[in-house]
Amino acid sequence: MNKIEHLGIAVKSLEIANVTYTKIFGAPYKTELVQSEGVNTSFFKLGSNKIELLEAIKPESAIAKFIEKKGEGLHHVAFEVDDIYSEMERLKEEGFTLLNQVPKIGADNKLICFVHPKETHGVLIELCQEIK
Ligand code: CMX
Repeated sequence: MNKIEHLGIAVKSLEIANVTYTKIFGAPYKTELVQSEGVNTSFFKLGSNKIELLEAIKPESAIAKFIEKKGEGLHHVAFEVDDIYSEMERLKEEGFTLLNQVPKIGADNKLICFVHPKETHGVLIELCQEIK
């Protein structure tokens, strides 16, 4: 794993949260709808780090369930990897439960995989690899 690539924050309204975070970081550099994950997202840059805001677009979305249970807040920590396939294999061998068995296409041109938060002391970890 190389570094923290981004932090994901679950929000009720992307429109409202964009206004808040624009005051802190400046305007988002992109917004992107990810139908497969049921989310609308926006991304802010801080040097080589990023903040992703996530709003649910349907009730079955992981973000809708998260907000219902825990309220708005930090949803996941994403780590950049060079080879997501070998990192997934390595973590599986270490006994972690991967929430998807093959990498999914996520926001911001990434292949992604999540690790169950129950096995990582309550933090949802995302692996992400840039799609070349
Ligand atoms: N961080 C920490 N804990 C979390 C969590 C999160 N983001 N989401 C859920 N949990 C907790 C739940 O509160 C629950 O805890 P308790 O047992 O103490 O109540 C536990 O994890 C397991 O919950 P569950 O009922 O088994 O599962 P959920 O239906 O809540 O789903 C999860 C949780 C992580 C398996 C599911 O959200 C998932 O598969 N996530 C991966 C995909 C995803 O998050 N997509 C959205 C982001 C997409 C993007 O970044 O583009």
